[in-house]
Amino acid sequence: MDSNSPIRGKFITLEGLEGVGKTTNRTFVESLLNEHNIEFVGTREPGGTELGESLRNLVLHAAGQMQNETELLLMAASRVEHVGQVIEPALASGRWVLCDRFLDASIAYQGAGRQLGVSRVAELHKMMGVTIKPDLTLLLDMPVEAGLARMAARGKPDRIESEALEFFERARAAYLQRAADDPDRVVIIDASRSVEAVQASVKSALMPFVNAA
Ligand code: T5A
Repeated sequence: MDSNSPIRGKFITLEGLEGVGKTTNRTFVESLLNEHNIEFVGTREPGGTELGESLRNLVLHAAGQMQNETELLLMAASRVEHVGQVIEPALASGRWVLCDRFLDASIAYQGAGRQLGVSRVAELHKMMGVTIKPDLTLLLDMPVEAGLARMAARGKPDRIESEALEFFERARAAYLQRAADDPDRVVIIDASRSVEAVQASVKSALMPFVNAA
């Protein structure tokens, strides 16, 4: 890297099942980054680009049947665009990226939930050149039923939200396995507590990165 290149930004992701409070905590992290004058891009998956948002609409709200493999390919296509158009350029320019879901979500939902296979999902992404890894992943975790109850208050579920309890139990187990396999990156946060308690944990996971910036 030449001496004039900006220091690469940090890549932070928020993960977890439905109803765990990703949006609530994304807003909180954004305010912390603003307080510390850290320039960042806040984004989400599926989505985050014009094409990605169209793919999101398709994958979450398509009428009629969809093969599990198609669902995975649409998630991966959205991610390829997102990494190429948004995430990599932002990090290279020194800005941080705060992303609501990333590859861990496909591992959990398509790999485990849809039972397409965790290693198959990982391989597909490698083949597509998606090799970037978050610096920090905040995994908001709580019992599936409690999360689904929070979500139910929000109104009509989308295609994936309408899945059976076992689907989400498999996805949760895969998320927890990701955390066990990569403890330096993935911090498990007990999301069943009050908003304030959850935010205190989010803050302590994030501050070492902020203080080092
Ligand atoms: N998907 C995504 C895949 O299958 N594969 C993939 O690769 C990817 C990237 C869209 C869907 O796509 C799937 C997963 C999803 O099914 P999404 O838009 O991230 O992904 O969907 P949601 O999980 O619905 O995400 P949200 O961020 O909209 O919802 P959250 O996480 O439920 O967050 P939030 O903050 O809206 O909280 C839900 C409710 O709980 C309350 C909030 O006020 C809100 O009402 N709440 C709390 N209540 C009590 N105590 C707390 N601590 C609370 N925190 C929040």
